[in-house]
Amino acid sequence: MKITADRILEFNKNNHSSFKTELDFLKNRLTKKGIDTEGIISKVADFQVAIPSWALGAGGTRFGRFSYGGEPASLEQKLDDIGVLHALTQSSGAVSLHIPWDIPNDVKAVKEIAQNHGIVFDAMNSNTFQDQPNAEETYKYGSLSAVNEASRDYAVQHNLDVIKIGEELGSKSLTVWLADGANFPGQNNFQRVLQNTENSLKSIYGEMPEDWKMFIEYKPYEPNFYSTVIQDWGTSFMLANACGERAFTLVDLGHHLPNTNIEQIVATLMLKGKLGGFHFNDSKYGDDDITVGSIKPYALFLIFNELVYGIKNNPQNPDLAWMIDASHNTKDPLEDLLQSLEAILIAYTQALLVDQNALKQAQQENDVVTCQEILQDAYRTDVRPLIKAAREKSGAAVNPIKAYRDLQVRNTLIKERGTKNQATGL
Ligand code: LRH
Ligand code: MN
Repeated sequence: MKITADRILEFNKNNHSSFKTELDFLKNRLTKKGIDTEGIISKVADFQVAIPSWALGAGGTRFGRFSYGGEPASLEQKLDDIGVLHALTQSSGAVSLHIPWDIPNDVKAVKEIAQNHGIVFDAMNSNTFQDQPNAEETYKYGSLSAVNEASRDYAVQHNLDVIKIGEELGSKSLTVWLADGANFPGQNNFQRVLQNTENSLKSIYGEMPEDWKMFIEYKPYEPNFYSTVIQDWGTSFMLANACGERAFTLVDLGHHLPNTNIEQIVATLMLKGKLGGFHFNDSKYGDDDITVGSIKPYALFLIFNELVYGIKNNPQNPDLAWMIDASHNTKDPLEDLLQSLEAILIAYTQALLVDQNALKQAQQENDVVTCQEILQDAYRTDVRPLIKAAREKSGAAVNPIKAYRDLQVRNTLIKERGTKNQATGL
C-alpha cells in the first residue's frame, strides 16, 4: 500500500481547523519569551527516527502471540510499511535491519523500494543470540564471549557478513548486542568471558570499513538471568574505548534496572564523546519494549534535555543514531510506531523549550526550586501544535493516527496480504 502526497494534503485540508488557533496562541506565548518557534518547527521537521525491521509484525512473549493480519511477509513489504509511516509522519525516513531476519534477497530491488519511500539504511544489527537452522556452531553458551573458540570465530564472521550486507545497502554502522552471560553463579569466569568479548569486538572493529561506526548495546539481564557480559553502560563504554574512536555506546531505554538515572548516563557518555545512539521504547518493569513515552514521559523529557544540552555543548560527540526498538503484543504495530514517533518528537520539542541560560544561572546560584520550575515549565507545555506545524511543513499528516485509520491502512493491508503472514522479528 502506498499513501500518495495528495491523499495526505486532502486529509490535512479536512483536519486543519483545530490546530491553527492552538498554534497561534502557543507561538505568541513562546515568542514573548524570546523563543524562535520557526527554528523549533524546522528542527522537528528534520528529526528522523529509524524504524526497526523486526517490529513491523505482532510481537509476542513465551506465553503467546496474537497476529494482526496484513503483516509483512518479506523485507520488501516491511519497507512498504515503513513507507506508510514515513508518508504519514515524514519523520521515519530510515530503517534498521536485523540479520538474518531481514537478509535482502535482491539488494538492487530493495534499495529501489527504499529510495521510492525516501528511506535510508541506518545501523545493521547482528544476531548471535539464536542458532540458525544450519548453524555450524552454537551460541547456547555465548557468542563473542564463548569459551569455545569455534563459537567466537563463528560469531565474529557473522558480524563481518552483516557489515558486508550493510555496505551493499549503504548503511554506515553496526549494532552489536550480546545475550551472552550466565544463568548460575560459577557458570562463567567473569574475567575470561569479558576478555574474550573485548578481543572478539576488536577483531570485528579491525575489519570494519573506515567510515563505519560500531554501537555496543548493553543490557543487565534476559535471556540470561544471573549475569550478562555487557551488562551496563560502563562495560559498554570500556569496550568501546578498547576498540577505538569509531566505537560507541548504544542506550536502549529498556536495558536498565528499575529507577536507573538514564539521563545522567546520557550526559556522562556525551561528555566523553562516546554516545552513539538510542533504542527508544518504554517499560515499567523489565525490557518490556512498549510504546515510547507510554509509562515514563517525564524521564524521556529529561533524557532529551540532556541530549539538547549535549548536542550544543559536546562537539566531541558524534551525530546520534535515533532508532526505535519495540515489540507489539496488543497494539497494531504501525499505530504503536506512530505513537512512539509522536512521543519522541514531543520530548525533543519540550527539551528545545528549556531556557538553558536561565537554568545555568539558577544552577550557579543553587536555586534548586527555580531549576525545577524551568524544566517543568517546558515539560508542561503542550507542544503538539508545533509538531503538527512541522508535519504540515514537511507534507505529512497533521494527525498521523487519524489519517492511518481514515485511510483504512490496516484493512487495506489485510485485503492485500491476508491474515496468515507472520513477520520475522520479535
Ligand atoms: C535486545 C534488543 C537488541 C536487539 C533485540 C531485537 O533486547 O534490544 O537491540 O537485537 O532487542
Ligand atoms: Mn535494543
